[in-house]
Amino acid sequence: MAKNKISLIGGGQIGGNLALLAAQKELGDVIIFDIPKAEGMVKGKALDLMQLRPHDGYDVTITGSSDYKDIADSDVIIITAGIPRKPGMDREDLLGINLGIMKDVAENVKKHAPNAFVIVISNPLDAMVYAFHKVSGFAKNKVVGMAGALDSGRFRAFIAMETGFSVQDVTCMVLGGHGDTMVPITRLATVGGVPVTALISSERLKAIEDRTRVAGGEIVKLFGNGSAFYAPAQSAIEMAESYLRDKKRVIPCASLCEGEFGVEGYFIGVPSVIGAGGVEKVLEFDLTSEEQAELNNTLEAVEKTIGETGL
Ligand code: TXD
Repeated sequence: MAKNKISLIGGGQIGGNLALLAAQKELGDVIIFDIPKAEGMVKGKALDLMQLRPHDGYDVTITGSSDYKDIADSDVIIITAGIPRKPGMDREDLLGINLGIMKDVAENVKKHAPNAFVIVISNPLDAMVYAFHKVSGFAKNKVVGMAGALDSGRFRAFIAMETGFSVQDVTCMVLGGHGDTMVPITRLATVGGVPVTALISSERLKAIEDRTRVAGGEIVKLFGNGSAFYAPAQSAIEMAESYLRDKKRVIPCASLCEGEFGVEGYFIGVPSVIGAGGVEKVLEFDLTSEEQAELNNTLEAVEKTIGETGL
């Protein structure tokens, strides 16, 4: 059986970790693609990863490239091309530069890998996934943004840190835009099925929600140059694996909503079923009036950023 092919457009901090994680899970052969001035970096990362394989025994190939022909017929494309934030920057400050990059990437992916399932990571995420969809013309089930998986993971981590219980048993979701207006659905968060509201005070839960919203900026500030990359990479690999292995995972993802949750024509973080058909379904459920108001608020932020793309 032919191996899957995963092409990473952008081989920087997240891209390098995507390659390692994809190899460790033997998801398929990996192409790490970057621009010519970064060709040495991605060829070096690929060679280093090829030399890591004997220690753990995974038989996949990892190749660095700056030639788009090498991504031909990829099954999965994961896009991190673009610049990350510096301290003091909002994700939206990246729009000008990263939009131009995303348009170029979208044209090339459309040309070389028209049947791929595309996971967009580049920020500002809600605008970048929208831009990729608009420029590439890919079907809506084949384009998804990675944000909610990361934001929900952060929320889960903070709840586990607060309670001391296993991260394995913390479930929750964060919906909406990938920005400070994101919407943690605390009402449905549980630890082993026990509502977190029975375990953590409302004051502490509010502090955890607030920290989740700004968790990306917290790391950007600590780094001083660049943003988070381990958890973002793992979050996207979770989505890629669900597609390649038809796992039907239900993951908060930036999926195109056409009426779901009252959202029309925008990519926004919603519970999404990911399987061999890509984004197979958006799972709707009744929100409280407060949650709906927060979702409407985050949608306004998304609409504003999308408006600035001119697409
Ligand atoms: O949850 C999320 N979606 C966010 C996304 C989580 C964390 C980081 N987020 C964003 O991902 C971040 O704000 C950036 O926009 C991207 C990538 O972050 P990363 O930390 O990986 O940035 P790097 O290390 O600068 O890597 C970006 C690579 C770099 O190697 C560039 O040479 C390359 O992108 N690049 C390109 N690749 C292909 N094609 C073009 N045109 C191109 N331009 C730059």
